[in-house]
Amino acid sequence: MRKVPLLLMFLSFSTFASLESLNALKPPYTVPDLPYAYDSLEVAIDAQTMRIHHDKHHQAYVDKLNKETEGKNLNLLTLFKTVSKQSDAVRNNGGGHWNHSFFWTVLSSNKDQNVVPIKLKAEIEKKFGSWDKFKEAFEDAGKKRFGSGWVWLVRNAKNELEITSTPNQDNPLMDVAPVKGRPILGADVWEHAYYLKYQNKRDEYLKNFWTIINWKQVQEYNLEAQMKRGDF
Ligand code: MN3
Repeated sequence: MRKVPLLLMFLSFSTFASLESLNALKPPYTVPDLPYAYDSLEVAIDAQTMRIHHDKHHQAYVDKLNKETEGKNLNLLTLFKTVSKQSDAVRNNGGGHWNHSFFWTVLSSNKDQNVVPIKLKAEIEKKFGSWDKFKEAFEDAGKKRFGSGWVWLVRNAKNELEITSTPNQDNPLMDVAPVKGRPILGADVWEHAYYLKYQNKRDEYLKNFWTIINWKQVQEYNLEAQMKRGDF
């Protein structure tokens, strides 16, 4: 009996510290609250953009996804693994919901969380040659994404970190993704994510993106938790 209220308490937390809980979500879906104030990321993303992005764009994905998945019993991860067999509306809005829920959690204005853990930094430097080369490769993938989409740092099936980019609201968990993996970090490069502050300068948005990353989330809840569970 005690487990039920604890589980409900956990599910009622509006942020997804754990990817497992995000992947397990089933309809009806809801937009999680931001784990910080709209204006707390001003050094990189202005409050109005955050408000419209979260309250309007994310809400719209959720509303459409609920309409499309009413009565279905698929969780998001299963939905992505079979996305080639789903409708475009499920693919776009399912991706939209997952990607944004994930995105809010990898951002933070907390200076302690903005510090890259030594272990992760070392792994990234080993994989990409240097920290600057990693940042350059990530920014490049974002700049080269034509139209709307996302740039990701994933852990791939070979247990390696890899940078990839997806169009629209696709993500690397989907069976249609050219590079599959478990997202560790992601940046939304749709114009709605940056246009009010940066207009056409996506490159400046991506440069400033590094100042608001929640590396604690990236390391502890995204990378390490997945390795412990032995995903892939
Ligand atoms: Mn967006």
